[in-house]
Amino acid sequence: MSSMHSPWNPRRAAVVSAVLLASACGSKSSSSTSPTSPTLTTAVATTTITITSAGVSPNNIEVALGARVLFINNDTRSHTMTSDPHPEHTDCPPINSVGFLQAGQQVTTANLNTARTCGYHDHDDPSNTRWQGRITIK
Ligand SMILES: [Cu+2]
Repeated sequence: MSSMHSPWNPRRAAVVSAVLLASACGSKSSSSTSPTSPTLTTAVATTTITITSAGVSPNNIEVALGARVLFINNDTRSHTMTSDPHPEHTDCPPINSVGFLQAGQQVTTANLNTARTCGYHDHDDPSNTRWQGRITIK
C-alpha cells in the first residue's frame, strides 16, 4: 500500500476539496447575520444601553419578557438604532421604535414581547461593530 504513504495523493485531495466546497455552499443560515459580528461582552442584566464614541455599552444584555430597553445617546453624533438584519430590520420590530437618536437624546424600545435573541445595529453605519449589540429576551 505505497499510495497510503505518498506525500501527494491526488484522489484524496480531490475528495477533500469537494467536501470543502460542499460545506461552503451547503448551509444557508436562516438567522440574521451582520456583515461582521461584534465582540460581545458577558451578558449583563440591564435595560439601559449607553452609546458613546466608543460604541454601545453594554453590548450584550438580558431583559425580562415584556421589558423595554432605553438607548441613551451620549455620543456627539446621531445614531439610528434598528433591529437586525440590515437593511430589513425584521427580527425584532420593537427595537425599531428607537430609530434616530440625536446626540444627547434617549429613547426606549417598544415592549419586547417575544422571547428570543435580538441583534441591533446603527442603520447609518451598519457594518461598524461598535454600534452593534445583542438583547436576549427571556
Ligand atoms: Cu439597518
